[in-house]
Amino acid sequence: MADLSAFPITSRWPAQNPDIIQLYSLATPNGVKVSIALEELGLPYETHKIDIGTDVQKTPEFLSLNPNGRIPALIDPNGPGGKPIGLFESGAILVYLAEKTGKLLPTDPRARYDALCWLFFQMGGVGPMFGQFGHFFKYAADKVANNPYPEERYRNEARRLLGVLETQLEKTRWLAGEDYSIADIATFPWVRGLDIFYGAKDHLKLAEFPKVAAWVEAAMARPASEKGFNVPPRT
Ligand SMILES: N[C@@H](CCC(=O)N[C@@H](CS)C(=O)NCC(=O)O)C(=O)O
Repeated sequence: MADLSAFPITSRWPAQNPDIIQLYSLATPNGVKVSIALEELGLPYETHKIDIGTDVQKTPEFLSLNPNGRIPALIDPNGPGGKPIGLFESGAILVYLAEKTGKLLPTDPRARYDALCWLFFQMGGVGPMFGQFGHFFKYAADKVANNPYPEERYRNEARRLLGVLETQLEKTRWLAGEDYSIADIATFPWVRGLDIFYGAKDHLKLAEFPKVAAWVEAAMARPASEKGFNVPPRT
């Protein structure tokens, strides 16, 4: 049985089965990236629900795994050299899982860099900008009721980014070409979230991005997506 006692997070969230991947997450657009990838890859894992509304992600035990105090984070008991490894930042976790299994990231160098470009486009653009949009449009709308600027700024940027995705998806089936990859997994939950989490479908005029809509639908049609989207269960 793997010994995870070197990871203080396991004292607060004990592993039932320390021989499988331990996922610390919540069913948010960043969290579900990892559960969707784990489901796609068929890797066994145990989920620990991190209720970020209670700031439990800022406790010393959680910070010991992710100094940035955010979900998702993960421990793989069977990391490089057969030793446990802890990881944070969803993009790094996705690359790790893809490289561990040899799936969801092309091995051909050019195709691999294409996929990494789109993955980092999500990490640096789509995630932070859509997140700020959601903040000002929905969660902090009352705080900016007299100032349209923040919502306008992030709405325009979100729509610009959707336009970049639309242009790419006019040319390719998936973001990085013919094969489904971690770039798609990183991105489509955020686009879906504009509607299902923020209720901004009409406000953002999402109908103007039909290729994006078809791509989200195709990604969601994969059995792993439906499962991964509800990890940990939203109850
Ligand atoms: N760049 C990070 C972003 C993670 C992130 O922002 N997670 C949010 C939930 S979607 C969170 O944990 N928020 C809690 C907080 O900020 O304290 C990643 O991709 O892993």
